[in-house]
Amino acid sequence: MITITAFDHSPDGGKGLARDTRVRWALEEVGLPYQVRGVTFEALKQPAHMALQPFGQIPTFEEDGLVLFETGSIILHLAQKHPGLLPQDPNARARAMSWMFASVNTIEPPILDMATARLFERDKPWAEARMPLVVERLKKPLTQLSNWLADSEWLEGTFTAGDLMMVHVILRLKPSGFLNEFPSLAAYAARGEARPAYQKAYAAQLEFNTRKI
Ligand code: GTB
Repeated sequence: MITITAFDHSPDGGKGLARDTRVRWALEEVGLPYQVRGVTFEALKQPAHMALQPFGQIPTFEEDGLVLFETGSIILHLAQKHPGLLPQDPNARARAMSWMFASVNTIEPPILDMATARLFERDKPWAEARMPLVVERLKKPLTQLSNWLADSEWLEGTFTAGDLMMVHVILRLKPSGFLNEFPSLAAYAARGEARPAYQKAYAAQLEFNTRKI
C-alpha cells in the first residue's frame, strides 16, 4: 500500500493548497489506493521525517521500500509506471514532462514569491515599494502561459501530468482573486478542478484536514 505524508492539519484548513493534494490527485487519476500519515509541524523537522524528506517538508511517498520526495518527482514516477498521465508517443511524453518542469520551475517560483511578500514581508519598510516588481514578475509568465493555452482545453491537446501540476500550481492564486485576472487560466484551472479524480482528492484532503483527533 502506498503511503503519503501530509500536514497533520493544513494551515489552509482543507482548501487543497498544500502539495499533498497534487499527489493525491495523481494517485486518483491512475486509480491507486493510498493511505495518509499526518505529520505535525514539529515532527517535520525531526530526524525520522528528515530521513524521508531532506528539507523537512510534506508530501513524501513510500511504496515497497521506495521513498520519494518532491511532488514533481513523485508524480513523474507514478505517471511513468501507470497509464493515464503521460501519452504513449515518446515525443508527446517528453512535451508533457516539459510542462511538469515549467510548472515548478517557471510558474511556481513567482507565485511563491508573491505569497511570501503578501504573508510574511508586509511589515518590512521596503514591502510596498517592492510589490509592483513582484506582481510584474508573476504577470509576465502567467500572460505567456495564457497566450500558449489560448482557447485550448489542455496544454498539449490531451490532459497530462503537465496539466495536473500546472493546474495545482496556479490554483494557489485562486483564494486571492488574482487568478481571475487571467480568464483563460481561471477556466483552465476550473477544468482541472472538475475532473472526477481532482474532486476525489480534494474531498479526501478536506476530510483529513477537518477530522477530529
Ligand atoms: N518542492 C517541494 C515539493 O514540491 O514537494 C515543496 C514542498 C513544500 O513546500 N511543502 C510544504 C511544507 O512542508 C507544504 S506545501 N512546508 C513546511 C515547511 O517547509 O516547514 C506548501 C503550502 C503550505 C501551506 C499552504 N496553505 O496553507 O495555504 C499552501 C501551500
